[in-house]
Amino acid sequence: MRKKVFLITGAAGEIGHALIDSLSGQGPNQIVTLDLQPLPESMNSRVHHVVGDILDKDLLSRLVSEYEIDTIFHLAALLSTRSEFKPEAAHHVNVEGTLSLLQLAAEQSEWRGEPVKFIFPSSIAAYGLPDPETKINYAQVREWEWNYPRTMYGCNKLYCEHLGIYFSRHYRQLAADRPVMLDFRCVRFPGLISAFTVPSGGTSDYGPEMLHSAAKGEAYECFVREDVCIPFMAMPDAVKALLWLTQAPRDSLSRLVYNVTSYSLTAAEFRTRVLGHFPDADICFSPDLKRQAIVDSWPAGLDDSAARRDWSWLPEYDVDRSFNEYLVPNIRQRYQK
Ligand code: AKB
Repeated sequence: MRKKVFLITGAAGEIGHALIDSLSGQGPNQIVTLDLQPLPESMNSRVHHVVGDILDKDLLSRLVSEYEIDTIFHLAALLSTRSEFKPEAAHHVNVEGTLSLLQLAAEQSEWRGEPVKFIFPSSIAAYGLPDPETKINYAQVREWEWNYPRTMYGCNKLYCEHLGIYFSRHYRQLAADRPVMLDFRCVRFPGLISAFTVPSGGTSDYGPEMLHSAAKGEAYECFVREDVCIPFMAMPDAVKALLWLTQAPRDSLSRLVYNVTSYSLTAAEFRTRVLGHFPDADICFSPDLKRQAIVDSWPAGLDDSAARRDWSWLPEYDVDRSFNEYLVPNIRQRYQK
């Protein structure tokens, strides 16, 4: 008999690390992880890690022949800044990679007669606000508003949300028999901040970069204006959102794509918070107008009332708790000499 497993793609990334930590203590399912990069040694005893490419169809077939995949956390993606330098490569990984995994999940659902859960992290990059007035007027954007992304990454995320909904509701709709369809669920995340990993390739990275640089005693030039405001979330809450959405009863979900958020900060407020803990930090503002324009198109806040209502979503870390109890103590410890 094949073993029932959770499959995590992009497991070597920021969310992957935190998700492995949370999942490895839970339930009977084993964890199979897939990434182009190896995992840190300390994680290898908790998962079966495969170094490989989500676009490698032979590799995916081998995984399916060995394991019964029960739930997929599809985290692999090129983030927003990196995707702007290589838009076609981003499309390849972000869209074609997702399509391959949706096909795998669809076949597995049919084969075992039970839906495979497909958990997909989307992003505030799926939104695109046209100008500062609109950003002020739509202070808490709802899921269906302003879905006009400005970046390749945002376009990829938005389209993959639709692909997931299609595979979940309408896949092979003209076939004689209705297939057992996969169970797609998605959260749109704000900028995520981890105490244990430093992000790379994103455009919300200025927040975590400011904090990690301060803890390392390095000067930091913030690449956005002081007044720019976007929502953020501490990594434990991001993992909690993925797990709570995974566990929610299917019939309690009134939508398949949910905003989740925690707190919004301007870059200046972020700096003030960092200085409160690291008074000697050397942080200045030197906006890169092109990256700035991307962040300007992202909402200042998200309306996550649907997630709160349908699956009792509630962040545990507000801004104070985030900095005082999670980020600062762990980051200090990480860089302590
Ligand atoms: C990025 O900046 O690309 C990501 C995101 C907001 O999804 N952190």
